[in-house]
Amino acid sequence: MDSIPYTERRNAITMNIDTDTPEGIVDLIHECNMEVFNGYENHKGLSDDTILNKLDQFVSLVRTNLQTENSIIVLSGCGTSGRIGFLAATFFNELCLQQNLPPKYRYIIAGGNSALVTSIEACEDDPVIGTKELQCITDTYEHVLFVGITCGLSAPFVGGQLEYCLNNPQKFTPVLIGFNPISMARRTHVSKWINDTTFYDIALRMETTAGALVINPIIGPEPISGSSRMKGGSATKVILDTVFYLASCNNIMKASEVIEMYRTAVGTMEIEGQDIATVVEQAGECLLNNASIRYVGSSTFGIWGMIDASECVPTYNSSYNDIRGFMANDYFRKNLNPEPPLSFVSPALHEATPDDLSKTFENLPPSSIVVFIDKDYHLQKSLVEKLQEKGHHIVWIKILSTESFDLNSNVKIIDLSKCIPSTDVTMQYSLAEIILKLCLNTISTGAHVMKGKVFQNIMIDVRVSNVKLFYRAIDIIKSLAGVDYQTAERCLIQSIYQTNDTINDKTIDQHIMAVANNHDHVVPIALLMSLSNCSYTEAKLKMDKCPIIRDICTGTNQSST
Ligand code: S6P
Repeated sequence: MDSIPYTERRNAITMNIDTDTPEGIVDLIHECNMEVFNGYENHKGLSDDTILNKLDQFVSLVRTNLQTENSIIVLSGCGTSGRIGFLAATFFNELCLQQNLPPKYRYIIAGGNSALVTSIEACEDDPVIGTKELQCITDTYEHVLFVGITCGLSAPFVGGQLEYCLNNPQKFTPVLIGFNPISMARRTHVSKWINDTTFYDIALRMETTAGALVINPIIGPEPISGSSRMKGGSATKVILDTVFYLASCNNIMKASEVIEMYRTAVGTMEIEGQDIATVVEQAGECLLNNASIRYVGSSTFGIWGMIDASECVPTYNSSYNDIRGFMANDYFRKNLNPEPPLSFVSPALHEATPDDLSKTFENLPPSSIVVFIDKDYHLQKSLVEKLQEKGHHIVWIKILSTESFDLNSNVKIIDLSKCIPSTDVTMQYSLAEIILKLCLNTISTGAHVMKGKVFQNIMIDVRVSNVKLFYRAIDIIKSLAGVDYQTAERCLIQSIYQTNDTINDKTIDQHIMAVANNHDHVVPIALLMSLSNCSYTEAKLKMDKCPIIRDICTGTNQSST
C-alpha cells in the first residue's frame, strides 16, 4: 500500500459510497473535500506550514514577473490540470487588464484547445510535444515563470517542459504543483522520452535545484480513486487563485489567511447538502432512464459546467450526450489560444458559442434535467418556461446572483450564495467558482455512482486512453478479480482488441490507440473475463445484458445470465 501514490489510493471514507443514499454520497464527498484543507492522516494538506511558506515564495515570484518587462507566466497541464490552468490564466489576465497592466498569463493544455472540453488523454504521454509547445509560446520572452501542474506527479508532457526549464535556468523559473511526495512520482518509462527519463527523475531534479519550487501538499486520496478532477483539481485552483490574487492585488495578506477563506467557504457547503442530494438523486435517475443532464451558464461559470460535463466521458466511459454544458455568452471562445485552422476542433467547442438554446434542447429525452448556473436562470426565463412545459426538471444553482427567490415550486434551488462571505469582488468570484466546481463535481459524480458506474469507490468503467489509465485499469482488474498481473493484462488487451486471441506483438502505445476505436466497456468486460475465467466473446455477451456495470462486480450479473 505504501508504494501506491496518494493520488491513486482508495479513500477509506468512501469505501462504500456505491451503496449509500444520495444524502450519504454528498456527505462523503464533502468530507473528502475538506481533507484538502484539514489534512489527511498525519499530513496537514494546504494548512501545512511548509506549504504555506512555499506559497508565499510563489507569490513573490509572480509579483516579480508581473513587474518585469518581457516576461510571462505559463501554466501548463494535461486534462483537468490544463483546464484549471486555462481558467486561472483567463481570470487573472482579465484582472491585469482591469488594473491597466499587460495580461501576462499564458496557458498550455496537452491536446490544444479541444482538450479543454474533450478528453484527449493520450497527449499527456508526450514530453517532446510538451517541450515544443513551451518553446513556441515562450520564444520571444526573456523571463518565464513556468508552472507545471500534474496532480499525480506523473504526466510526461509536463515532465518534458520542466526538464527544458531546468536545462535553461537563465530564462526559466520552474514551479511544479502536484499532490504526492517526490518519492511517489511516476517511474514508468514512456516511449518518447529519451534516455529513459521518467517523471521521478525530473521531480527529483526540481527538488534539489536552487530556485525551482515544488508545491506538493498531501491532500489525501480522491473520493473516487484516481479521479484527480475532484480534490486534485480543487486544490490546484485554490493554490493558483491564492497566489495570483495575492500577487496581483499587492495585498499584504499571507497565503494562510486566504486559504482559510476558502476552507470556511467550502466548509459552509455542508448546509446545502440536502438540496444537492435531491439533485444528485434526480440526476442519477435521469442517467438510469437514458435522459440527459444539461448545464447552462455564462463566462467562467459556463466553462466550469462544460468542463465538469466533459470529464465524465473518460472517467465513467459515459456517452458524450449524457451530460453536456452550454455557454450562454461567447466568453469561452474569446479567450482561447489562437490555433491553426486545421487543428482538430472538438465538436464540444461548438457549445462554447451561444446558439439558440431552445432549439438545441428541443429534442431532449423526457424528464431530462437542465441546470441553470447563477444569473442565467433569470436571463433565460422563456427557455426555463418552455422546458418546464415539456416536463423537464429545472435546477437553479444560485451563487452570486442577487435575484430573489420568486419561483414556482417546481424549480429545485441550490443556494450556494450562503457560502460566499463579503470580501472584495475578485475573491468573491474565485470563492464562487470553487464552490460551483465542487457542487457540479458532486452532482456528476453522484449521478454516475447512482447509475452503477462505481464499485465501492473504484471507477470500473474508466476509458483506457493513456499509459496512466492503462496501468490503473490493470490494477482495478487485479484487485477486484483477485488475479495476477499477467491475467489482468491479458484480459484487458483482449478486451481492447475485442478478440479471444492472445496478443503479444503490440506496444502499450498501440493498445491505447486501439481504445480510441473501441467504445465498449473495455475494463468491465476484461474484469468479467478475469472473474469468470471466460473468453472475450462470452464476457461481452454477459456485459450486453447488464445495464448496471457495478453489478458485474457484485456477481448480480453473473447469476442472472
Ligand atoms: C482526472 C482527469 C484527467 C487528469 C489528467 C492529468 O480526473 O480525468 O484528465 O486530469 O490525466 O492528470 P495529472 O495527474 O497529470 O494532473
